[in-house]
Amino acid sequence: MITVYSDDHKLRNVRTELHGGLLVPPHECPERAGYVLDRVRATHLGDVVPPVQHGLDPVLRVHDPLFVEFLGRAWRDWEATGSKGEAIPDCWPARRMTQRRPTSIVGQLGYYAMAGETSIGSGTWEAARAAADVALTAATRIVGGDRGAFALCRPPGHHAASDLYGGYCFLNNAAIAAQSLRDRGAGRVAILDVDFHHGNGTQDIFYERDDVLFVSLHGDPLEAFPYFSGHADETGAGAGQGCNLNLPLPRGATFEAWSAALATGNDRISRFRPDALVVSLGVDTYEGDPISFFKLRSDDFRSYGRAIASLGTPTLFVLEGGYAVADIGVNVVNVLAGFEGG
Ligand code: Q9C
Ligand code: ZN
Repeated sequence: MITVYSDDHKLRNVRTELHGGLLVPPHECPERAGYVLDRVRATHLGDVVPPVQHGLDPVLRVHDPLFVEFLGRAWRDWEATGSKGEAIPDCWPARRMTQRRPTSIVGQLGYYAMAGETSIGSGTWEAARAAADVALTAATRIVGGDRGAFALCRPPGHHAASDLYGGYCFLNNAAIAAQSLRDRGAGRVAILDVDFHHGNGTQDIFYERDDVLFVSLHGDPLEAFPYFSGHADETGAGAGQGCNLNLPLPRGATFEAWSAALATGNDRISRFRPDALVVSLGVDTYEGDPISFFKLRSDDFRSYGRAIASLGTPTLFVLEGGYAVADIGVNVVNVLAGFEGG
């Protein structure tokens, strides 16, 4: 399958992540994409092509215009305050407080952030835009009849909702691609989120819709980020009732439990009869991941790639998390190779 990739991801290169009470070098770093690209090339997965610029229209099909406008100027506005560090929120619209949007950039960071670990820096917006273009360009291959395509993008996207950023995410690349597939003729699109963390942003974007099914396997939110989304009883609302399936798993889950949950998810996807499948491909389920608690081994990724292929649906893979940086290339490409029958 082809891989879509842009060097512009390197424009997101912040120095800080709020972690364990410290500002540390981010887990979601540029080296991640480098390892994946190296492995794509070393295994001859297929051609690597640059993205086509799509402009903001397909982004605005999923995201709130004022949120997009905020992302575009957040770094400049923050710099103008004279702050010494990168832009991070420190105050949120918590229970019983107003949800009115402040005019101050500091207030707006809290208004739009769903988590506080994710710093905004100088090239964050440009990299996020490029990542959306990577996903959209890979989606074009699916529209054109390819059986599989890989969007090698960062920053990741699945924690970003219509008007929320955080969890290392700004624009929801998978959701933008799924909506674009709908807009380009797919009647029903399924999204399978195999990242360790619940895809709260993707769930939220499609929660009331019956044309996009969301299925997610993830660490139980009682114990894992994003904590406030991802329980099994979140099943969709309105027309979307029954079109959201959360499969939370406990600490220490091995491939045995994980693949049983995948079989449940695959079964739901089959019954939905999607015209296209988008996989939010995070490999932070790996046993060596520094911030997660599942126990998948590198061979397991190949095995579940085959299971995804068995759905027989044209499939767009969109890179999400995975922070065992030196192993991310092997794990991601194992999924893709398994999908291709390897
Ligand atoms: N300080 C994705 O995998 N929590 N995002 C940080 C360590 C946020 C993960 C915990 C984890 C977000 C796309
Ligand atoms: Zn994750």
